[in-house]
Amino acid sequence: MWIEVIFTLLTTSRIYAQTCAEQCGKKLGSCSCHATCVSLQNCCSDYRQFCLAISPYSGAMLGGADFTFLDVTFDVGSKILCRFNGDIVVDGYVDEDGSGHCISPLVLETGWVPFEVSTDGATYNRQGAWLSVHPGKLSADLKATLVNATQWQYYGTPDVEGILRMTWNTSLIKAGNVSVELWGYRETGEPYSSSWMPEFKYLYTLGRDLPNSGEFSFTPEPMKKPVSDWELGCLRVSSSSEPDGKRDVEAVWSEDHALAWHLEEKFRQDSAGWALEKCLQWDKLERALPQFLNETIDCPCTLAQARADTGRFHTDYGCDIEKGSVCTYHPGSVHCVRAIQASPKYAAGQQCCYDSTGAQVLTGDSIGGSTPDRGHDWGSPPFKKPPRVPGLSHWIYDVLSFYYCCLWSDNCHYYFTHRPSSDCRTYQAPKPGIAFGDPHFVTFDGFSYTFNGKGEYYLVLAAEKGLTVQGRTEPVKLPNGTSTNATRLSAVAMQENASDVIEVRLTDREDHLEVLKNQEVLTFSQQSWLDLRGVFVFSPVPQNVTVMFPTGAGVEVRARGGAMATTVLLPQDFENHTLGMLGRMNGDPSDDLVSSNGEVFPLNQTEAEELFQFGAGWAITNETSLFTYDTTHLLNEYYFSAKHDPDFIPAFSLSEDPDDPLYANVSRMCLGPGSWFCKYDAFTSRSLKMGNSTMVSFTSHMSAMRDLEPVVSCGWLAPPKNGRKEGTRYLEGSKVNLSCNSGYLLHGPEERTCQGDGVWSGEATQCISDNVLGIVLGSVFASLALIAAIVVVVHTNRKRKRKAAEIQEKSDL
Ligand SMILES: *[C@@H]1O[C@H](CO)[C@@H](O)[C@H](O)[C@H]1NC(C)=O
Ligand SMILES: *[C@@H]1O[C@H](CO)[C@@H](O)[C@H](O)[C@H]1NC(C)=O
Ligand SMILES: *[C@@H]1O[C@H](CO)[C@@H](O)[C@H](O)[C@H]1NC(C)=O
Ligand SMILES: *[C@@H]1O[C@H](CO)[C@@H](O)[C@H](O)[C@H]1NC(C)=O
Ligand SMILES: *[C@@H]1O[C@H](CO)[C@@H](O)[C@H](O)[C@H]1NC(C)=O
Ligand SMILES: *[C@@H]1O[C@H](CO)[C@@H](O)[C@H](O)[C@H]1NC(C)=O
Ligand SMILES: *[C@@H]1O[C@H](CO)[C@@H](O)[C@H](O)[C@H]1NC(C)=O
Ligand SMILES: *[C@@H]1O[C@H](CO)[C@@H](O)[C@H](O)[C@H]1NC(C)=O
Ligand SMILES: *[C@@H]1O[C@H](CO)[C@@H](O)[C@H](O)[C@H]1NC(C)=O
Ligand SMILES: *[C@@H]1O[C@H](CO)[C@@H](O)[C@H](O)[C@H]1NC(C)=O
Ligand SMILES: *[C@@H]1O[C@H](CO)[C@@H](O)[C@H](O)[C@H]1NC(C)=O
Ligand SMILES: *[C@@H]1O[C@H](CO)[C@@H](O)[C@H](O)[C@H]1NC(C)=O
Ligand SMILES: [Ca+2]
Repeated sequence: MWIEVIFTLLTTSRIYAQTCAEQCGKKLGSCSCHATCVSLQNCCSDYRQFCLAISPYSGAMLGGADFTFLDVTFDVGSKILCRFNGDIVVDGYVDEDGSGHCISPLVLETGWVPFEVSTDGATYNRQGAWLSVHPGKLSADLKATLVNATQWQYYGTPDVEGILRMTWNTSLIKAGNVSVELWGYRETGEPYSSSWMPEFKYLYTLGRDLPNSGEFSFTPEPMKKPVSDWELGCLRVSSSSEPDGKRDVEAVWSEDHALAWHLEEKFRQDSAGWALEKCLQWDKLERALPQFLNETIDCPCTLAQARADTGRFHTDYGCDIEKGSVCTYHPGSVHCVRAIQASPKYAAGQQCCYDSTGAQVLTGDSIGGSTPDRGHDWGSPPFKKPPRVPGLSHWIYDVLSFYYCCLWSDNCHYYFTHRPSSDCRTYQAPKPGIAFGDPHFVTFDGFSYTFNGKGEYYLVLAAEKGLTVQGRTEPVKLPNGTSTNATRLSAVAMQENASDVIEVRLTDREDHLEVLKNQEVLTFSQQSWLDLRGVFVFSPVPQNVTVMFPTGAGVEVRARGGAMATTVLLPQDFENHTLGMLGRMNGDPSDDLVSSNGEVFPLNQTEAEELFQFGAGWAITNETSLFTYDTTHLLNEYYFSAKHDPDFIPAFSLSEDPDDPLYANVSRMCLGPGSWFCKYDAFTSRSLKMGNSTMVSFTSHMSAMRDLEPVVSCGWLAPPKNGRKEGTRYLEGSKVNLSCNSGYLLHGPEERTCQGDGVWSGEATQCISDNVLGIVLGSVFASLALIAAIVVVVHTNRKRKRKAAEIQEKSDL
């Protein structure tokens, strides 16, 4: 048996997965493959995800994807059933090649959905898992496209009419004739009670027996109640041979959208009036619902912080500076980010937007300001119920209401009352630490050193927080294949509490990273973002991988010039809780080198050899390893050997030889801070490219550290009542000018400055009616006249205030 297992491990992880499936897949529940799976700790607890490999393994949350089982054949003509999540049973089929297929079902959750397969309709004896993807994160060519989405979502408002058009890739549906159906989504019951339920339902068919031409056009008619009460939904294209509205058939879905085009006649006659009424209803509802704003994470103060804090914030796909987005919902902004995690109790979301100067755009100043969300756009575990249904709950509570109040009518102040921007006063940036090049380290507190041991080590061990990040190093090879005296990082593996184990490693293809989840290779072809168990992984290109954990810890891996750079970002609450190669994070670099037995190495007297001992002490063990050992090389050199190789003695110092042909170029390239690292790497690897990438990693880390330095914010300052404000910057040193509307006199400072202690200078500025002031300052001899005057003034003043308030509201938009 040993030989068999080792043999399995010697081949690829893929073969490993099959063997494990054979061992474990036969029965549900307890399974004894652990002992034979040697180091693969997750084998049993996670066997469901190993057993049946499928292709494609992911698709739309609303279902309809036809997937096939790999490595297994069925009798042609036999019947297959797939049961998802223990309760959704979907018909499958066997094609003429004996390949089994099932159709992914509609599930109101994202992430891995376990399924079981039955061939006799009674026993379900094979398992697998399907990855359900958020509608907004699914690759665009897997969706039906609403041509001119603006026209769809404003249809029936003044001047928006005509023919609506939708397109799709015909290869996504095998049928010759298709139907186009409208499906609606709503949430019913008492919010935040057990009766609060999602409802996703077939409404009606727009076209039947249409050729599968990839295009559908129609002129929408207003609907009647009750069907017109469905205000959110999407279109489904599926085979006409299926009955109307049948669930879980092969289909392609459009994006969720506001169903302006099918609303009742009343909307067509007076869309603004109709929308205002809805906006007011929403306003009333919001007043009654619990307050979630104080629970959401505060926004980063600057664009640089927002883009550097990648463990907690992720680019909002609607407004992305890299993609040159128009930022439709946030005019004036160039980039928005969303909080990755939903808030703990109410599952709310946060969004933060920035202008071209890098400053926050706030709803108090601009209609383009960022807004928090009652329902996090990405949903949150355990999903399935409001307000945690991915995408759809967010539409119901935060987007449809934006259409009512801001887009279909001009009453945005109602929206902003309930969704004001967060102004960053309590934001605390995370701290970054990095391992890069022939591994050099910069600790969370900023101490930098070099460690060229060969083995597997703890980069971060934060036991109280449940976070572990491990790194593997291997000898650097010269261009001719000879091993050198230095090592480089070649893989990192990590886990937080009971999350899926994520491993990122270099591959044979230059600067291509491979991501493994519990020893199984993941692909990013259909989506760049994966919702896994207790962890998110994002990889837009093979060189970049970001791993995000629920604590807000983030790990950025970059393949660069043949080496790997790994940055770990930790929120403030990890303070005092970290150990390992990246040090004890507490703001004090002097105690960063804590050995695994608690001894602190003093920085100023620690030589390279002692640093080597420090690093060696952080080697992991067979028991604590999170790595995969799926090649002979990894088994022999890492699994069966000591985790720190005592026989590998690296070059501790840098010997520069002016006669070295590389000398001149290296001296030219390696300048300024980090030059020692650059030179060391260029000379040991005999590669300018490696030296250069070390330089790039170091300088970009330094700039991330600068970006993440604390920034003082005094918070949004309201304009005085009956007055105006100039200036929309609220960080230390910013000035804001205040003035009064005509008919009012300014009391207090005309200019206020944000001070270093986070408080605005001076007293609050006020605007006082000059009528009242004149009277007070004026004579008192005609008291009767005075009383009469006051009566008049108060009356007109009230009118004026009302008028001023209206103007204020409009100009605030
Ligand atoms: C999209 O529809 C709107 C509203 O009907 C129209 O104003 C606009 O010109 C259309 N855009 C394109 C690109 O057709
Ligand atoms: C449609 O999808 C097929 C298969 O995924 C792909 O090969 C083809 O290029 C797509 N066609 C278009 C027009 O996108
Ligand atoms: C497709 O629909 C057309 C009528 O719209 C019908 O004549 C034709 O038989 C249908 N084809 C199939 C394969 O059902
Ligand atoms: C938020 O505010 C509500 C009501 O004011 C309060 O009950 C709750 O404890 C606050 N939550 C936090 C996290 O401060
Ligand atoms: C992880 O585990 C630690 C310790 O058991 C706990 O304090 C922490 O809240 C957990 N984190 C999450 C995100 O569940
Ligand atoms: C590889 O290159 C290094 C330095 O360029 C040289 O010292 C070594 O002898 C070479 N090894 C082989 C096997 O060619
Ligand atoms: C990959 O990472 C590099 C360095 O952090 C960054 O400059 C680049 O924009 C990233 N690429 C993508 C597609 O995100
Ligand atoms: C970390 O530990 C130091 C020294 O024990 C203490 O002064 C500091 O308050 C701690 N910080 C946190 C956030 O607990
Ligand atoms: C090292 O630093 C400590 C405190 O920072 C100091 O007391 C000690 O004298 C220094 N030792 C050397 C050799 O510089
Ligand atoms: C790890 O486990 C293997 C297999 O049991 C063993 O050969 C090896 O010596 C172990 N390594 C260490 C460092 O204990
Ligand atoms: C490796 O390092 C040792 C000790 O620093 C040195 O003696 C040896 O020459 C080095 N070997 C190579 C190939 O650089
Ligand atoms: C280093 O690499 C960067 C990015 O690949 C490149 O732009 C730059 O020219 C390189 N510098 C040197 C000195 O090779
Ligand atoms: Ca420290």
